[in-house]
Amino acid sequence: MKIAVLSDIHGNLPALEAVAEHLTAWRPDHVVVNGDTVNRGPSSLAAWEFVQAQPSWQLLKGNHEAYVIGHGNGNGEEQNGRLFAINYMSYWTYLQHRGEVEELAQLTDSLSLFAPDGSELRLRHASMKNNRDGIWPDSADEAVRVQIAPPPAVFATAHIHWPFVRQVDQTLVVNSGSVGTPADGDFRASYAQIEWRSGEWTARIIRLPYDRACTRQDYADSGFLAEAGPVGWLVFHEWWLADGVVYPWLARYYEAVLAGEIALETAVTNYLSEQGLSLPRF
Ligand SMILES: [Mn+2]
Repeated sequence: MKIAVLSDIHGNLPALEAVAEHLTAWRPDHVVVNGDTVNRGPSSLAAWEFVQAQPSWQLLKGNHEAYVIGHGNGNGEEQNGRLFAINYMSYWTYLQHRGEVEELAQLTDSLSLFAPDGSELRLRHASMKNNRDGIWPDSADEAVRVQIAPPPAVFATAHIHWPFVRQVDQTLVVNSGSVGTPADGDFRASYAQIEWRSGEWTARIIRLPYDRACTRQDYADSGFLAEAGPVGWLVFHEWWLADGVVYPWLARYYEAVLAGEIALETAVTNYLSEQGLSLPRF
């Protein structure tokens, strides 16, 4: 039994197409998209339509689906204020989906597949606790035990955009990384191949080059850079550098922006210039 796990596509269509083409050759029995197909990228709607059009693929919900769905709850108050400005990118994505988020809302959080011996491969976007509780390659075993309990034979996680395979007690913990926006310094799309063969579970990470120039152009042509707000500029650089940019910025400026001590756009442009980063010209 061969299972391909894709995650964190984040609206990057060229990266998704490269992975899909690779799957055509590998011929898995199951393909699971483990959350965050949308948001944080230029082509969320196209990525969502692409995965939906694959009849055998199984789709799970990530925290970014939850953010986009949240805008469909008709809460007018959230459309004002500093917090909304910080989170505006997910509203831009909601608009790209023309507010049609019912199918995103119907996605489930968890999926289990079973080997012939009854052993379980369990897939969740982050951990058993919630869809933002990331499991890291260097998370302490004691922490991971809580995050995956009750322990399956294989636990497939995602969310942190950092692929790895590690053993924790009797569980193979597999992070499929990110198709669209890896953060481990390697630009290439990442997905996981998990296999049940000769009575054993194994897993490996596959990295694939794709047309980065096309994705870069999509950030401009989709309107993302012009319309998704200043946090979108950080997200663009995170994608371009394959390195963390948003969280270091949040750690430094989130509270100050929320308190009105500095304007959001100023906080972002200051940070980018301090890092020697500037938005590309198209
Ligand atoms: Mn996520």
